[in-house]
Amino acid sequence: MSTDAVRFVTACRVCGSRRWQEVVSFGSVPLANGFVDAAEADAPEEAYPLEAVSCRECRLLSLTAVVDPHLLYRTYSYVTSDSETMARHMRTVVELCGERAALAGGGLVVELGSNTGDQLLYFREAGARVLGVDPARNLARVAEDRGVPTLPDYFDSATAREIAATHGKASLILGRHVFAHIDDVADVLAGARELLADHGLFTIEVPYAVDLVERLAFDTIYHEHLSYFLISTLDRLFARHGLRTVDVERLAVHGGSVLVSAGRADGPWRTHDRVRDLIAGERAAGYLSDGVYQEFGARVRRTCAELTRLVRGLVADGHRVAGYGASAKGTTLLNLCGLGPGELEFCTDTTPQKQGRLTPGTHVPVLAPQDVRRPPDYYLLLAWNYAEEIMRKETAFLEAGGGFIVPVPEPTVRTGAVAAR
Ligand code: DWN
Ligand code: ZN
Repeated sequence: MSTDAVRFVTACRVCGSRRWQEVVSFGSVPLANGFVDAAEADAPEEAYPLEAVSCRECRLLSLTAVVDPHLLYRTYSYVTSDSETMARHMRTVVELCGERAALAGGGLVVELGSNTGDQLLYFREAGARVLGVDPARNLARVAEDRGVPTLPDYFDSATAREIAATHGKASLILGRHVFAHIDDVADVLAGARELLADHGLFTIEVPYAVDLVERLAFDTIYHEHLSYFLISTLDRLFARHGLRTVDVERLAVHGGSVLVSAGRADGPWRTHDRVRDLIAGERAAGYLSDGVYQEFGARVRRTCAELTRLVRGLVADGHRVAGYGASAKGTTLLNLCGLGPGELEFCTDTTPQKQGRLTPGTHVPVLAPQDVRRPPDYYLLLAWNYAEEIMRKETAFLEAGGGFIVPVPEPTVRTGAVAAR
């Protein structure tokens, strides 16, 4: 591991505390989207420490190691899913944001981590002016080709000033599954406050730490996800940076997320009761003390062992097993459970950038679905957050007797006939 590629965190990025509780340590793991070209299969592969700690002061759950964002994002394999699930969700985000921020009148929407521009196209349909900001040059080019103006850079206080000067103040600054990826949140929030119009909203969608723990979604812990937020932690962070938490919605995407909006503390917005209710619920459920996190760590170890036993048992009994969806979380799952080509013949994935390559660290070949000559007996569902849509799509496979192994919260096998453990 090259040492200048990693910074080890000393103080909490939300509150500055140095009082940490160790939660899980996964050893050194390759980058979740670090797919390997077949020709490089024997070359040494970078891996970085992957461990999560809980701040005893503000209960931010975060990684101890921050990998250089240029390594992660300058060229990025992940393209926003073109699934029905995601299309429906992006329309919901426009409705929820549109209700609050005056967008139909041509208000400016700036999206952090705008990827190939899918979400912004929905906002433009709703009458907003749009601007994307994404450091992945390969994706920014695609977005531009689709007519979505995109700054190929990171959003920070400097880009915020540049945007304010060239495009004016923003009615909405949106960050879907990007804010949890950012180390210097203070600079991003300073930039957001600078760029926001008086009535503007800073709205982020992040994995919800309560869902992560309750659904045991330990595989969503990987180097891109530096922070795992409670509402109470975000509320504290916003207050430190001149913002006020305005509203929150819990959403099913990506294993359980929250859509959290904040406005300038000196602006017109007040805090909805939903915010206070969720904060109270976090305290009542024990998320502000050690026990919840201790138990989470123990459950992860048990579930990993159970999944490995299940998959290896199926293979030992002569069944063929493959992966379904070469997701980022799949990298954590396969590396942690020691599942590779000895257990999985291949992994299908609809993303062209991943096809023909090997999964990070475990080197399972990734195939386009149309290149699968003989379906396996079982698919290990590495894209479990799309389980319902995928099982609808794969009805024929299920009815022919095929099964899906759903890895979390407990490994279960779902077949066409019955859902069995
Ligand atoms: O935060 C992040 C989340 C939002 O997306 C990023 N850091 C990385 C990424 O995580 P992920 O790769 O776990 O996301 P997905 O969208 O759960 O990945 C699903 C994978 O499965 C994609 O590579 C596409 C693939 N897929 C498929 O092959 N067939 C997906 C569906 C729905 C399918 O039918
Ligand atoms: Zn803290």
